[in-house]
Amino acid sequence: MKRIVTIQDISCVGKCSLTVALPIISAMGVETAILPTAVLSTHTMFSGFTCKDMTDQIIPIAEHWKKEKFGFDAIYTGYLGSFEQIEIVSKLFDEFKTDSNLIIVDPVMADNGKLYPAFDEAYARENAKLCGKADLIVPNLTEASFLTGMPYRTTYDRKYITDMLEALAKLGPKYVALTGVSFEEGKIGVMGLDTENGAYFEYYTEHVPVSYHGTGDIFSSVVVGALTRGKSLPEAFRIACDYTKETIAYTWHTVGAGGYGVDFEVTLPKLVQRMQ
Ligand code: PXL
Repeated sequence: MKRIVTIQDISCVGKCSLTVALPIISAMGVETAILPTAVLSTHTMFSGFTCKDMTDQIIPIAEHWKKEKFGFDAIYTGYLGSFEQIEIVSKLFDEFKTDSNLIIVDPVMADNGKLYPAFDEAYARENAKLCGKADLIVPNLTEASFLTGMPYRTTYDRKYITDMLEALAKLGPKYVALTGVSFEEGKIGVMGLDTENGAYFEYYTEHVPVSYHGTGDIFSSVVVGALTRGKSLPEAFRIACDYTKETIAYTWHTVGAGGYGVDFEVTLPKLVQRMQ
């Protein structure tokens, strides 16, 4: 059985980071080890959240794993709470990288043109360095603009997106994929670049016109699960786009807007079926 480790926070309530990565990647048939970087009462978009920082536990946990000779088919990072955590995770990549495993960095830090409350531009620059060590990065357009210094735009053409992909490739990862790309009213998806052969890939689904927290983490988790199960890069992104869209549509039709996340638990059986 394949085994990955995902390094991000536990937001106890809020359906994001580890509380979606663990169930989704496990359901896809991949053992999912976790390295919690912090325990929060909720994610940081709720006011008054509590936070217990776990930075001082990351190295001791990793050292124990090294002693036990644990290896991982993929290392997947999401929301990292501080500059220092990025530096430590970067060292972990050096420790656990092999010739055949995949490092996947979702540089979670911003959306809709703005950094999340905990972050600043210096953090974004450090995140760009971490992206340079990844095999695959999956930023949204806002994150990509903070990583590259390119302006954030809500209306754009193909050249803007291919320029953004080229700029992301210069950070150093083998594969880059931009999420939330839309060239056509009513369609949204992903456009990516394999920097080794210069090939672009893209895939779009219906755009359900509502936004829920945590869907980026769900999308990245599915990409990680599918790649670890041996799917090709374009196929992994197709599976992730379809599942995320279906889950958003289901939540929209049954619960409506608002709330705090999507009902991925209900659509999970379909994803499991698709992996068989
Ligand atoms: O879904 C991204 C995310 C993960 N973890 C925490 C967050 C956020 C986004 O706001 O605050 C703690």
